[in-house]
Amino acid sequence: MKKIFVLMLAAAMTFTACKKEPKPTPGPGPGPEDDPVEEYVAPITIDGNYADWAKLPAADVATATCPANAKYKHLQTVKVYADSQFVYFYCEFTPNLEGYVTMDVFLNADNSDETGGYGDHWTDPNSEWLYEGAIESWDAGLYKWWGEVGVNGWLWTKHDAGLQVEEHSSEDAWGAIIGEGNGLTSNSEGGIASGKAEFAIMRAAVEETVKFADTFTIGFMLSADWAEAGFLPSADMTDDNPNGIAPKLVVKVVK
Ligand SMILES: [Ca+2]
Ligand SMILES: [Ca+2]
Repeated sequence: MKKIFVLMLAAAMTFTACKKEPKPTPGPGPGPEDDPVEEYVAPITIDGNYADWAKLPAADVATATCPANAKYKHLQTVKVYADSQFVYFYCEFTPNLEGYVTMDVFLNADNSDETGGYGDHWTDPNSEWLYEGAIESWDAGLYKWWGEVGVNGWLWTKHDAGLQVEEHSSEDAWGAIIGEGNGLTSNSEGGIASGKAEFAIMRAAVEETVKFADTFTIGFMLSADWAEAGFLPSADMTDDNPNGIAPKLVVKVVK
């Protein structure tokens, strides 16, 4: 459905490298207004080396793993770390998946059931935002929930009279609020072959649009040629829960 765009990692990473110099200190000693401006030190570098994840305090990392009797098993692990600047995540999935492999990230950014929907893969239909992109570049597009609050279905593109527009195209960025290839997100290369990848969502790129609460919830869906290959969090399939759905992952923003 969509073209794979050239990785625009540089845009996101330039942001992290932005350095603010402390003010010079006049007079005999620093006053409160002269405190150095705190520099943002990226806790995760999007480089395909995952050792930085092991250095994070375990309590600050939200993790979901695929249960033994999940409906789909290609997405095995997701870890999330969020701070005031970025939402970082790391995934493990089946290496060398065939087809056009995409990662969808569903966000209940405002941590409110009063906005959003999409309970198709999770028990909490409150996601108001979706980032979607090819996993190998993951310069994702941003989609808004257009359905009624709390309902299910693929209502991520603008619809008229309650009906989803039938035919989107690259002309309207496939119905995205901000289309793929605009540097909203970044990832590490080589994920398809290795089955491991790390990603970052740059909050500053959408700060007027996507409002993050101090605690938010997030869900991940891996697809190959638009067929589901895995979603996390998920639960074991049972008679009462035939699709093995679970609540989205709770993430606390590290201050
Ligand atoms: Ca890294
Ligand atoms: Ca919400």
